[in-house]
Amino acid sequence: MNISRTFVAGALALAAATPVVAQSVKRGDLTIATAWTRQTAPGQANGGGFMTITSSGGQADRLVGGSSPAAARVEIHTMSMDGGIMRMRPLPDGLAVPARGRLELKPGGYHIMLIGLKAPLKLGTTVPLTLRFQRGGAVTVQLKVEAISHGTGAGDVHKHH
Ligand SMILES: [Cu+2]
Repeated sequence: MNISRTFVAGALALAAATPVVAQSVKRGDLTIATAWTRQTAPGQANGGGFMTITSSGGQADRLVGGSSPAAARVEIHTMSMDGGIMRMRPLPDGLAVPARGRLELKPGGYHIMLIGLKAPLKLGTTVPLTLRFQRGGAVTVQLKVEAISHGTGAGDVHKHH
């Protein structure tokens, strides 16, 4: 499980420490920080979306879906080992955002899947993504398009240079 509880103050400090280009969106109890995706090759059908979702609310919320003008549809995926092979599968019921906790979407774990990309995702651009939360409603973030190697280093999930 990639859900971990943390103090909101810590998450806010992390968001404040990232460069201006890193997107952080606050809507109600929810803060979505460091939203990014990877550049894709021409013809590549799908792309991933990664971010940290923090809740300062006393009640749990749930990420239940999303949409993007860049893709035919948006799914919430999990990744797990299946007979030695990494497989992803959609989570039709979405993912919980714990009360005063954090939901982490990152390579190799939970992620957003942009299915049916309408054009390749270009390095240095941003991709709008609207997330749908059970309690918090719709929140639009901008995924920063990073290099293919981004986020693959050990423990390097949130480093932006
Ligand atoms: Cu996926």
